[in-house]
Amino acid sequence: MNREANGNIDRWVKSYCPYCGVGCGLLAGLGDGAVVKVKGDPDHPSSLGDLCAKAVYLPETLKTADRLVHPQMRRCQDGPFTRVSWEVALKSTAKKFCEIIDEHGPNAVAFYGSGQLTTEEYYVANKLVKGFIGTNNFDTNSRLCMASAAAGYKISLGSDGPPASYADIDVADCFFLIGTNTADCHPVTFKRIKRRKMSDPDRVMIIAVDPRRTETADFADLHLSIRPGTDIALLNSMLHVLIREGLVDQDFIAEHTRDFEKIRALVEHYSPEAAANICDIPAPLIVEAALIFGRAQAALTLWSMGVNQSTVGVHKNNAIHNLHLATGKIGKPGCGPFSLTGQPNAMGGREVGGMAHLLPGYREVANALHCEEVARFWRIPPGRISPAPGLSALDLFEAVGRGEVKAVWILATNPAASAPDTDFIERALRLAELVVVQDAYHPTGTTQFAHVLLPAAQWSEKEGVMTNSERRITYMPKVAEAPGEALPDWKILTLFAREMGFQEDFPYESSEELFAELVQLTQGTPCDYSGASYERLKKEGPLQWPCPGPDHPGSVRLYGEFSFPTPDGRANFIPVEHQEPFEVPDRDYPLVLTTGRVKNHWHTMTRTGKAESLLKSCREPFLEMNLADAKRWAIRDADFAEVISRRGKAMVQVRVTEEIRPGTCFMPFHWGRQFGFYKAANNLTISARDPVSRQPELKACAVRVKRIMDFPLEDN
Ligand SMILES: Nc1nc2c(c(=O)[nH]1)N[C@H]1C(S)=C(S)[C@@H](COP(=O)(O)OP(=O)(O)OC[C@H]3O[C@@H](n4cnc5c(=O)[nH]c(N)nc54)[C@H](O)[C@@H]3O)O[C@H]1N2
Ligand SMILES: Nc1nc2c(c(=O)[nH]1)N[C@H]1C(S)=C(S)[C@@H](COP(=O)(O)OP(=O)(O)OC[C@H]3O[C@@H](n4cnc5c(=O)[nH]c(N)nc54)[C@H](O)[C@@H]3O)O[C@H]1N2
Ligand code: SF4
Ligand SMILES: [Mo]
Repeated sequence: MNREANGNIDRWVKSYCPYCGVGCGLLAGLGDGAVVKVKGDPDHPSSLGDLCAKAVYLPETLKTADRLVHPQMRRCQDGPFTRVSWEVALKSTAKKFCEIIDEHGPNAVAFYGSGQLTTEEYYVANKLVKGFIGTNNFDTNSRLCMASAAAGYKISLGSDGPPASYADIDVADCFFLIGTNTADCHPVTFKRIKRRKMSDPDRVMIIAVDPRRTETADFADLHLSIRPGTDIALLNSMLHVLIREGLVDQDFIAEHTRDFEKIRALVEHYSPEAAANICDIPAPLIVEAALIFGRAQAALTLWSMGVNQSTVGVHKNNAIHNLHLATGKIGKPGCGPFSLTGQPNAMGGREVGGMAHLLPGYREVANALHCEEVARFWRIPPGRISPAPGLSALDLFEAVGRGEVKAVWILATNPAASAPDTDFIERALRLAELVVVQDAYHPTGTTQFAHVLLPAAQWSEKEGVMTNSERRITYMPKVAEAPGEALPDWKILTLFAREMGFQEDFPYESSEELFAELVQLTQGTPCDYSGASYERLKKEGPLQWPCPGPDHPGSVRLYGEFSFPTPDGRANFIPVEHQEPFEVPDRDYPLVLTTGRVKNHWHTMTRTGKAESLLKSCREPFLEMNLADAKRWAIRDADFAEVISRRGKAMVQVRVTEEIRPGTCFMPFHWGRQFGFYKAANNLTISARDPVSRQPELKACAVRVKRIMDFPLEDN
């Protein structure tokens, strides 16, 4: 385990937090070649020296007994693993991939990656899969996370890319926090919002929209506890009020947008009374929210999974953009729609084309010109990149289940715990002919289904670059040796590419070479960072794209000239209607279950589950349930209950509370089946997804709750 936290630190090295998309700069304290302490980097412009508990306890998660340290293989999923050399592991995997591709074509293999890979790792995987293996089946867990935001930006504004910056927090006077528990999930951003509020408490207003009274909602001036999945009705109604009250910016609308008339006609139907009926909140609160937003000089909308993880996730994003476009609150200091990215490098992934429909530089496989540009750059024949988008995360596992995809390679993500409807994912993984899992730990939920296990170096053991929510690119050095034979992900993929016969095109000996190559592909695109290099990032520190030249200082804000990356430079109003979640409550399953996070755990807990200090703040999953519902089903606080959906069952202790609205219950998803079969929230969730972004509805499914254990009455 890690050494004594104090003392024996030889030096401090600048690094970057491998957890959330806030993207805090860290200082890693090194002693005897290991990271023994972590603190905030005061020079990092995104975090200004701040950090949260998850980062503080990183040292405890690094050299644990369950680190995966050697490649291992087995013939069948029920057999024992045998330790093998890297050469044997990669050669035999390449042989099997070639056999499958020869027999069934390249679309019979697939890769599933993560927003926690470095930009270089994403890039080399993408180049290998889309350019050389010849399938677009490379998708990532961003599909469960930011896919709806990425699609929303593209449709409304013309391109992906959050337009605002953290610096805007310091000058905004309205914060509209919708579907984000910022206090728990983006704590350093939340502290900055709090500081702004405290600096001018009477003027700066915070609105929170969440079915739960989270710590975020608790701090807000106005909390709208809407029924899950009704955000569009609320947003449309706010626009209705803004139009009625003359709080829209007619000049901005006329000069920089299109199709306002369509939206005006649509939101007619969303009077506060009509929306109040749908959202199940009082109509005056909707009016109040609209007036605060409309009268503010500068308003920022921040959102994350309460918006994106929905069968109407893209439309919810469009409705947010509609509000900002109608009021001209975009491209100005303190203004803008500003999605809070989940993972530390989900942004980098989008930039280098880390989803099944994308190519580097926000290009798309369905665009012939884009394919041609990338093919030329990769020196492959035009037409080599398939114009058909590959399979997105859940579609990919469905195809595995149908036997169409025979081999799946999973890296830096743990779908057996994190994907909806665990039964469906497990069935698919059991049916696959070949499952390769590249992770830092074993066992995890997913490594249990592997035929081949590849040990990955993790944070601090490899170098690379990541982009945070505000488009800021930070260089992250290697500061310690990886345990055993673990290798950086980019290296594993490069070696595999060579085994597949692509030696000449994968000559990389360092991640710096990969970075130098990929920045060229961003040239002239909306996410141009051809001005960045390792040398510059090390010397000058983090940079915000667009940064199109070595002398360009980087860009704080997008669309400052109000010119949008659409054919005519105008942003699009997108009329969107309220639609109920895919699965609505009924007599048999009368409650809506929503799932999410707690402050001190990270996803499937392969790391935070190892730090006692974090674990003790929340050891077990739980179900938050409203007092009225608890009474109705005779459940008392601290009772154990079964939570049952059409997909499966979980068993948890109940927290009876008035912090969640009646009719809705909440369970964190951090515990996968490996912690106990019935601890997993994803036993219950549904794989229904947004038709455009293909993002699953992890925030709403129907359940019933039944008490399973009685405690002596005198305790109560
Ligand atoms: N501590 C911690 N921080 C993290 C992570 C972590 O695992 N742990 N993960 C990171 C990642 S990858 C992500 S994506 C982000 C996620 O960050 P958040 O999106 O903030 O986190 P969640 O808890 O998933 O969901 C946020 C809120 O959405 C609410 N919600 C549910 N349904 C609806 C709805 O229909 N409408 C609205 N308006 N709200 C709704 C939930 O009650 C919940 O409070 O966090 C990042 N930061
Ligand atoms: N019910 C429900 N489910 C959800 C969500 C929800 O809100 N509700 N949220 C969804 C969202 S937004 C997200 S982002 C996903 C996250 O879900 P996952 O990506 O599955 O979760 P992690 O635990 O972060 O998985 C990362 C894996 O990579 C490994 N790892 C760490 N560092 C490295 C490295 O450097 N290299 C390699 N190769 N491996 C490494 C870790 O050990 C771990 O196994 O969960 C989704 N699932
Ligand atoms: S706020 Fe996010 S990026 Fe910052 S230290 Fe915490 S987990 Fe890391
Ligand atoms: Mo995420």
